[in-house]
Amino acid sequence: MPNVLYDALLAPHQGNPKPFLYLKDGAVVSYDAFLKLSARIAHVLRDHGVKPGDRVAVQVKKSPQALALYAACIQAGAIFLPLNTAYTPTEVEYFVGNAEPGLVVCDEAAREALTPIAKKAGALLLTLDGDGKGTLADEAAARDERFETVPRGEDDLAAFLYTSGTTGRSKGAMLTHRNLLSNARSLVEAWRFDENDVLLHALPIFHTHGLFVACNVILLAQGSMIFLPSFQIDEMIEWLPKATSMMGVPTFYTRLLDDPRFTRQLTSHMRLFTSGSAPLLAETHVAFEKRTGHRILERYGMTETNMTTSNPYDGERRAGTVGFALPDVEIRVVDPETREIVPGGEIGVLEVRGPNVFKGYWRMPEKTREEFREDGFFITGDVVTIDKDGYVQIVGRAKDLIISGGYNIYPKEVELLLDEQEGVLESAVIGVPHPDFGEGVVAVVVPKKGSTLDEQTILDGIRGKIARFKQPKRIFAVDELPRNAMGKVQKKALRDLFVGTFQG
Ligand code: MLC
Ligand code: AMP
Repeated sequence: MPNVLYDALLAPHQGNPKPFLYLKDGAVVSYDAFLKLSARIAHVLRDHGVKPGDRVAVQVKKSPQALALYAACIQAGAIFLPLNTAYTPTEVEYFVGNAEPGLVVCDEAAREALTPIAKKAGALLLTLDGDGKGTLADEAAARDERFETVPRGEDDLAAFLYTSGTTGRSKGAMLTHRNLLSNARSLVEAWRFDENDVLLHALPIFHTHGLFVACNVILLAQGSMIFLPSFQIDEMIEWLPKATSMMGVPTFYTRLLDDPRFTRQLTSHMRLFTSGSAPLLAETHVAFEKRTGHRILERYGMTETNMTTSNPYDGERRAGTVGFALPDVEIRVVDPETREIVPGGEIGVLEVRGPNVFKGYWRMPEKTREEFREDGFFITGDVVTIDKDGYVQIVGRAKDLIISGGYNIYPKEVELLLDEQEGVLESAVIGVPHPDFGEGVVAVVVPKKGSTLDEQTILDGIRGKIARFKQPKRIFAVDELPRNAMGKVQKKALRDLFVGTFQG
């Protein structure tokens, strides 16, 4: 029996000396070397008892070895579970407790904090640092560079990616081999990736965008990547001349436009710029074209669905829209109350069906049922309209979600923590326009009678409990929260009130 993802993405590169990764320090990792590295790591997994279907939880910095660990999980039939490096040990404890991995891999700096957490879950812990060193690497070095690939079918799980929910509890989205491969195939075709492509890769590899959209597409197209540890403007400017294409979140584009070195000449050789994970302002799209002559290709997706829509490669890339459904993806726009499909041009919630849509939430059958219609459509919670030419435009969110610099923040999770702080009666967390991150997190807090609000004390109280990017950048006190007749906090009114927080 074949291994669906390994056979398509990795096996064809066996023995291929072609560069796969260009690194910041000038080193190059060939496809062949990458495959050998991942095979060695696959041996380590198996030798430690990681069986097909077991989870491998990974919170490590971006490196070729970290990407090889993903490849090793595919080859060994394990389920890759990447975690944002910004998550605190308290957050990681939840994921590890929920997913029950056989193995946890973390940075040496996190070893002490995560050892008891791994132990409690019955998992082994190995380390891997940003420079590729650690106990995992040491063990891998002594292993064979060939590994007999474990068979995996289309419906077998390849990865879990945790996404938060409106209740504040994270859910493990289960992604199958078919989900990932079908989407990679669609994107290679839609965006015309081939073996001549060199993708400038500065995204993190613990999310759909940087891992599946970017890496799977390049592996399938047999291209190469300039694999930078993170987005640093000087490195982007330095490496752009060697790239053919780039994928980014909107913050990448606003930061590039803010730099006078980012010129038409610097980008004249580029084939493609894509944007996603958060709304790209139409004004950024227009300013980008004015500066470079390129029109950014905006697409739309979700952890649960991979990529769903894309602007066309050849036709008009329309600013402020996310284009059309990918060829194998069905979409419809539905009235959230009546569940009827809305007439063309009207606003409703987007629903999606296709081989790209995940299998469900790990051990949460009820949550899974709630978010799927009986006919298999997944309810995205994104509020959209489709214009007369068929372009999908995202006009809002039916879910209470903030997207900051491409990272999702669920207000409920932050509110629960703020409400525990001394002197806080209740809180509401909102996203308001932010010049760098698109949306910035603001907390509006009602102090208890007799208490006064001290912004710093509250921030100190939540530090270490949730990732830094989720923490409010400002906290304001109000006497009471605006509520509607049903008693529900009116977040829109709060957003209007604090809209100027980060402006000017
Ligand atoms: C960092 N910080 C953020 C932040 N990133 N705050 C809010 N939102 C963010 N996204 C905070 C840090 O905690 C720190 O706070 C300060 O900003 C500087 O940290 P940094 O590490 O220097 O940040 P920087 O390198 O500037 O990172 C910004 C960024 C990064 C935009 C480059 O966040 C990024 O790479 N985002 C991409 C996210 C992504 O890949 N999303 C895809 C999801 S998949 P302090 O106070 O300590 O200084 C998905 C599906 C789909 O959504 O459709 O693609
Ligand atoms: P995540 O759960 O991290 O996968 O985030 C998915 C969410 O990001 C979607 O439900 C959308 O709300 C948002 N998103 C992704 N791409 C875009 C885009 N191009 N424009 C607007 N929102 C987007």
